[in-house]
Amino acid sequence: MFEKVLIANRGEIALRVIRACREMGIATVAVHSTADSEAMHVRLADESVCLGPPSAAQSYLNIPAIIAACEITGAEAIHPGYGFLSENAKFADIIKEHGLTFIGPTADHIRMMGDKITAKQTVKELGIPTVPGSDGEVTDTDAPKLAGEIGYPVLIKATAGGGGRGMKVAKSAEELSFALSQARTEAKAAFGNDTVYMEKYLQKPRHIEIQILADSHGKVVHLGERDCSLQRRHQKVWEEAGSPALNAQERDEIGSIVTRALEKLGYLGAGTIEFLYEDGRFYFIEMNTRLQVEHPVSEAITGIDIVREQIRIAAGAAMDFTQKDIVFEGHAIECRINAENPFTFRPSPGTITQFHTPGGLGVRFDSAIYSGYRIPPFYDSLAGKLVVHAKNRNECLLRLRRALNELVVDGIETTIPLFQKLVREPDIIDGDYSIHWLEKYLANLGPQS
Ligand code: MV4
Repeated sequence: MFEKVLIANRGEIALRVIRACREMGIATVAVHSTADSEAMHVRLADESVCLGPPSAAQSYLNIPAIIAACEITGAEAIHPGYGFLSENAKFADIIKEHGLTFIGPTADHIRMMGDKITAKQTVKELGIPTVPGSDGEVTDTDAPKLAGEIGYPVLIKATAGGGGRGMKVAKSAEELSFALSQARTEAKAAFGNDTVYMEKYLQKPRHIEIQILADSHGKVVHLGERDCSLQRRHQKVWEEAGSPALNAQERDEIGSIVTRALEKLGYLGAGTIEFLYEDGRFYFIEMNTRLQVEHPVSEAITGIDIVREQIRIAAGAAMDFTQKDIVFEGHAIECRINAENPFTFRPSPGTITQFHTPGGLGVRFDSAIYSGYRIPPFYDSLAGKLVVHAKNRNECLLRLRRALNELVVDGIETTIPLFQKLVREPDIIDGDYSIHWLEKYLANLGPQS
């Protein structure tokens, strides 16, 4: 096992990794920007190294400074958390070239899944169901005929995209050439690559993703699904496990399709296969080759420490459980507590004046904030994750209401008031929502405070 791990991240996820390391007897190195000298991850780690100025480009994305921090401290492995360098294949390559270990998949698999056309073709060949559409790249010449065959509406997506950027719907043949050129322009500006592909546009799907773990001994397991349909502008707001839309048989079916595929691929580490789910069918959209923000809901229902497994897998250890050992127990919901206006989502950095976390059975609050802490304006606005677990979904909702009432984060605006409303909405209580539900709900609320 590693003796010392460097965490190339900040905030709650840096704490999450430090905690796993400490339980495993692994020493930890925090890295930080000058804006984060007072941050909790710096205080909680055994050692810390300042990387540079506040901007992410000069600190948390500064690869030479991170490698140097490893060399100075003698850290043998790097956990990238999520965001920042977590899906940067070049970073994984450089870490390897320096004789260090990247706690994550191989650079080749990161690269493969980062290109959405390659990802889709690869998983399709491995037996994962995909959205009907172009076989790879679509040209302006082929597009009209293909769209006619697929049937409108169609969606143009950027191969370098993800998270919704460079995505355009064409509802009819008249809209096609404009959608194509808009998608290309956006993709070129955002990613420097204007290659696009075409898919049938699914009108009212849910976003359901499967968490997997794969070790270097050829074993792959799945930890069930997370329903992340409640999003705003491609930012997840509320995630739950299991999905209110799936039964045990559907879970086992898609779970075994995915684990068999990733076994064939020779995938390593934690990963998430994202699907759209509509009318009882799954359609692959993307694979994330990293630990995800919402991993705790899967941990809650399986009892598996995903970060611990990531670290053990990277060190070459075999998972000491099989699919049969994984039993899904109860229901879990995560609410993302952001430092934002709860209805406009405008960022609200500033100083936390009062902070009280909820507790009790089935309640977890992952956060790096504390009373008197000043949230800097330079990074994303996730301030905490409230994760609630109970015997079934109904009790989970009751527990979530109770926990939200205990939670106090004063001095800044947060998304807490939104969740106070959501837990009382009939559609949410019934689990009856698609990927469009939240945006429609917010639009109907109208301008607030
Ligand atoms: C789609 C889709 C409908 N049909 N693909 C958005 C981000 C990217 N990960 C994929 N996305 C979508 N792909 C087809 N063929 C609708 C979306 C989509 C979406 C997906 C998941 C969660 C929220 C979403 C919000 C808007 C659009």
